[in-house]
Parts: sequence; C-alpha cells; structure tokens
Amino acid sequence: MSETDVVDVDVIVIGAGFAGMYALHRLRDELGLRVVGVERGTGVGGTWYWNRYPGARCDVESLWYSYSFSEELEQEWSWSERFATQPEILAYAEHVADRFDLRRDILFSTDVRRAEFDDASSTWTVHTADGRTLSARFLLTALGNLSAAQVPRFPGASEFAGRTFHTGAWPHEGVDFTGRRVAVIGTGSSGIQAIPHIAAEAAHLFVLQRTPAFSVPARNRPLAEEELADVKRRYRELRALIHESPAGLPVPPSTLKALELSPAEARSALEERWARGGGWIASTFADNLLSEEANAVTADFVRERIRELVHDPETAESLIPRDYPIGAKRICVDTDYYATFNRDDVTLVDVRRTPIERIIPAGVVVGGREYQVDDLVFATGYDAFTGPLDKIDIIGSGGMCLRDKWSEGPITYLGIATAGFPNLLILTGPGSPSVLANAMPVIEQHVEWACALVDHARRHGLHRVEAQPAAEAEWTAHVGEIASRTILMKAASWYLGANVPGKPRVFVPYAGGLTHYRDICDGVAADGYRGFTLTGGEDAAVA
Ligand code: NA7
Repeated sequence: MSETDVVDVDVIVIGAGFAGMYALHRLRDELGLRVVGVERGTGVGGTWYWNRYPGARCDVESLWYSYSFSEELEQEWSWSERFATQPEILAYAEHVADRFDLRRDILFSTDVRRAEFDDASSTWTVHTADGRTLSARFLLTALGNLSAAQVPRFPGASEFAGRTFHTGAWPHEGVDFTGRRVAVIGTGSSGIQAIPHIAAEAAHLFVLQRTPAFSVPARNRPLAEEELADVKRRYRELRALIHESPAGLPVPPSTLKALELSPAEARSALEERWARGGGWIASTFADNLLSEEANAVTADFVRERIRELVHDPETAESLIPRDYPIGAKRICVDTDYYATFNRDDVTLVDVRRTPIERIIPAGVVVGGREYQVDDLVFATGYDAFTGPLDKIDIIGSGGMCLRDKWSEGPITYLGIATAGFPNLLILTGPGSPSVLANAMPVIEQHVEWACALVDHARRHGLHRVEAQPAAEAEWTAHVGEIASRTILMKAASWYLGANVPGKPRVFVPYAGGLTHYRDICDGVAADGYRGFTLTGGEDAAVA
C-alpha cells in the first residue's frame, strides 16, 4: 500500500497487543468483516513488544495469562516458567499472529495522529503520521492502559552526558551495563524487576526511590511437564473457574476475614501465601481492600519480612512502605529485589525526603549531593488509561475533542463508549476493570462484547451506535462510588492519576470485579444495548 492510499474497511483497530490482535481475529475471521489494524511498533505484542528491560516478566502466572478462545492454541503452546519472561510472552504473541495470519491486515510502524468522526456518513477517518488515510464505520482502540511513558521533567535532563532509558521503550538489542555507574529512578513493578539484573552487571547502582513499594517474592520456577500436561487436560474446568472469578484467576476469592481470626491464625494464613509466592498475599483476606484495620494485618506482615530480608536496618526502614495500605498501589512481584540492597555496590537514595533537584551532565543531584552516573534508567511508569488516547486527536460528533471532553477525568459508559463519539469502542477503557483483574480474561470479555455490538449493528443495519449522556454519567458515578468503598483511594497511585503532575485525581478503573462487570455488560446487551442510542435502517450495510 502506498503512503497516500485511502483504505476503506468496516473496522479499524488501533494497537496490535493482545486486545488488538484478538479483535482483529474475531472481527475478520469469525464475523467476516473487513478490518485493518494499525500499530506503531514493528511487530505485535503491545506491552510485551515495548517492555524489554532486563527482568521483565508478567506478574500473573503464565498458565492463566493466555487466550482461552482457541482450544488448539491452548494445547499447542507450552509455557516454560511459572511467571513468563517478556521474551516468552512476546514469542506467544508472535505465535498467535502467525497462527491466525494476523500480520497481513496490520499496518506496522504506523502512528495514528488523528481520528475524526463524520456525522454525515457516520464513519471514522484515521490519519497516520506517514500520511495515510483510513476510513471505517467503527473504530476500536486497543492502546493498552500502560503504553504512554511518563518521564518526569527534571531540570537539566537534556544536558545529561550519559545514556538514558525508559523501561517501557527499551532498546531491542538490549543494554550492557557492565562496569557502568547507573541510577534507576522509580521503584514500581518495572524498577523492582529490573534493579536486581542491573545491579548484577553495573559497577555501582543507585536506586532513587520516592515511594517504597510492597513487593512479594515471585518464587518463580520452571513448570514441570506433568504440571503442564495436567493443566492442558483440565483447561476447560480451569477457564470456568476464571470465568467465575472477580480477579480473572482460577482460584475462588478468600472467605477469611483478618479481623475475625486470632493473630496466630492470621499469621499462619499469610505465611502460607508468602511461601506460595506471587501477588496472592494481598488477597489472603476478603476484607483486605475494604478495611484499613484488616489491611494493616497483611501490611505489617510484609513489613516484617522486609526487615528480615534487608541486612542494614536503616536501609530496611527506608524500603518499608508506611503511608498507604497494601494493595492500594499495585503490589509488586519480585525475584531478589530486597536482597539486592545487601550488595555493597547498591545504594538506596531516598528522594521523598529530598527530591531530585536536577540532572547534570555527570549525574543526578539530590539534596545538594551529586551522584555521578553513566546511565539513567527511568522506571517512572506511565500516564495510565487516558495517556495513550490523549496522544491522538480524537474528534467526535460536531467537532468535539475527546481530550477536552475528559479534561476533568474520563467519562464513559461501561468503560467502553463515550457520548459524542459514536461508533468508537475503547477496549479495556477507563471505567472498565482493565488493570484490576488478569489482563487476558479482561481483554477477551471486552473484545467479545465490542465485537458482538459491531455485529449487532451490522445485522440490524445500524450506522450509528452512541452512548447516552445519562447512561455514562450514571456509570462514571458508579465507578467512583465503588472505588470510594475501598482502600484503593488511599494511595497516590496511577489508578488515580496521582503520578502525573496536573492530571485530575479520579479513580479510573472499575473496582467492582470482572464477574459483576461482565453480568452488567451482558444485561445491557440483552436489553437491546440499553443506554446506547442506535440509529439506522433495517437494510443498511455496516460500511
Ligand atoms: P509505576 O508503578 O507507576 O512506578 C513508577 C515509579 O517511578 C514509582 O516508584 C514512582 O514513585 C516513581 N516516580 C515517578 N515519578 C517520579 C519522580 N518525579 N521522582 C521520583 N520517582 C518518581 O510504573 P511501573 O512501570 O513500575 O509499573 C507500571 C505497571 O506495569 C505495574 O503496576 C504493572 O501493572 C505493570 P511514586 O510511587 O509515584 O512516588
């Protein structure tokens, strides 16, 4: 296709991560629609394409971090470790792209700059950075919630003489830190995974920590052949459990309540989860997210473990999170994170008490002290949820810009549609469970629901499908109300936009659980898409 071709299809899907790939497959291969995918990377995989930093792994167990829509795919793919590495997950994404022949309908290395809805024709026109124009009746965004890197603006940053990296845009060829003095800024999931690996190579590592994280050991291990075979035999049964789980995991939620147990009973439950490894510890008790007092039982247990793992008491105290409940920020899952601070060549620098003042050519200045480094690694996270959408000029009905509509925070109906932007479906969008449950079942639920809506429009000759203002106002209030009943509001987290200066403090994802959310969405569809205005005649085609 030349750069000036106008492509006219039924659906445009922006993004070729797991959501975009599945949407493309379902729309094209199951519904028979003409679809084009647009992807800024040179390959598929989304998050797993970009996040190639050392130690990058999924914090959901690999056996559950996979598509369930194809039994053949389930049977032919074998995960090698309990928590898969980034290269293995990327290989899985590439395998899916090959297996379902997705690449032929994806424009790679293509950045979408603008998407505009035309009221007269009820179509979207998408303009790409390289001058292409695409048009379609429906536009599906599958941008990922953590794909717009957040790099704080430190004075002097442009004068730094060494190399700089962001974990979410890591060089494909890898980075050799051997013999280098390195500073990592940020101790969220990405920093915590990368730090032990960088420390092992670097001459000296400075970890610049603003907020200590609660991190738990992954206890990663190779998957035994029998274990894999057993799961493959029981996949349907396990997928059914996932379907019934608010978190999208094949384990029923805990019924234990921290405050109803004796201290010894509570401790024993926590010890069992700590030994099991992974993020399970945060869900040991059913009231962990509902009561600060209950939450303190788990938080104090993890604080004690940090004191045991870190030899220097002062460093241990600096690494202990104190000012927010466990789980209010996403819990981190690590391998040897705390032990890394027992190395002589690793220094923890607390940038909460004395923030980073500026960057100089030779390093970083904190509290008047110069830390001389050769490399700076920004593990500073993302402008989550709305950041990826904000990068595109999305212009809806009557010339309204999505960025302007959402200037006080995102307003959506079911986290998938927004009034004034007909025929736009935002996969895993703001106001849907998105990052609060296992991404794969979250993605499958959203893609399947969105595709069913597109199919409904086609079958009924509808040319315009639009969320109603009253429905989105009610839904957005509901999302906030559910979060306000939890401890999730009690941390300055990216769930609330608190990591991006000037961003409205609104709790964005839906905290009511994936199962409940699915029921609501299914109910809306069963009621003829209640809350949507559907326009069109019986005989019109989709595009
Ligand atoms: P996170 O979890 O947002 O972590 C970013 C880290 O960077 C966090 O420790 C921040 O501290 C720190 N940060 C951000 N800005 C600054 C400034 N200006 N100064 C010092 N430190 C700063 O991003 P990740 O990439 O680690 O993880 C994102 C998700 O990906 C993760 O939850 C998983 O779902 C996968 P703060 O806490 O804001 O004080």
